[in-house]
Amino acid sequence: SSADRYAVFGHPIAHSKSPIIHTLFAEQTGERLTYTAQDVPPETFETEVRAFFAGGGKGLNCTVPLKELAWKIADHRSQRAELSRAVNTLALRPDGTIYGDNTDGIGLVRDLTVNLGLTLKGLRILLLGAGGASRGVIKPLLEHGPAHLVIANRTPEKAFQLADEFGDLGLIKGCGFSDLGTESFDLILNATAASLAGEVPALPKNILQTGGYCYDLAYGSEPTPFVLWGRDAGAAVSVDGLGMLVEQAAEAFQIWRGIRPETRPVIDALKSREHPC
Ligand code: SKM
Repeated sequence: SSADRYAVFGHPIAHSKSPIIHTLFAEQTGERLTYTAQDVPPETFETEVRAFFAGGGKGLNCTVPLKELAWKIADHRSQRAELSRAVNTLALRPDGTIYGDNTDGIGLVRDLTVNLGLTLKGLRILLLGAGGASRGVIKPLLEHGPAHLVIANRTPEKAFQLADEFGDLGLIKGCGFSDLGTESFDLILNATAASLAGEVPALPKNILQTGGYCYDLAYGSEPTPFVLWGRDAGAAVSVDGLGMLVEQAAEAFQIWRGIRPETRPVIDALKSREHPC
């Protein structure tokens, strides 16, 4: 029989490292599959998803700007997909229905705690941005018992709303970027949509606790502007979301194939591709 087919849909998609990640996972686990990237604009998303599965495709990842549409197209969803109201992983079930999950939040927390070795308990965390990327990571972060979580957004109302929605889960509040400055944080996470266009919110440097951590949920082959900001602000660790990308992929791979690949060798391989010596 031929290899099972998987793909990532996004718009744009050329930058995606998902095909190489899943190809490395398949080699490592001995699973036979192909994984490609396809540029799919929102207008044709539903048609392309149906065509992919009708043509024998087994699973999809969906990235910007398709995650809310992927949520809508799913016939069943995990609890974490419901909470984030976004889906990055679709799987075709044997009965022909589509299952939707969101592996981004668990991917972030695994990268922070397992790969970077951070203890989130007791940390003062600042989350920049109140869009889809933030929504998916709030619950997994709160489950690790931070001292508190502040969500800051250019439009403060969106941050208030998000804080309100997750309010019963712990100490969480929303504010505008301009309200920041009186308090410092141990961990700053950048989940703004503007960062995809290379923009960083204007933050006071002393907002980062000396020796604190900066983490950009976006990834790129160059250090992102936020990663550079963190280094400049004296962060002990300032990294992009490559580790999160590999971890969310491992979780998707497990949903599809029932086997969990090791992430460390794949993260190392991707890093050495970026900085060949
Ligand atoms: O959630 C992930 C998605 O599964 C794949 C991806 C990519 O290929 O760049 C990025 C994230 O949105």
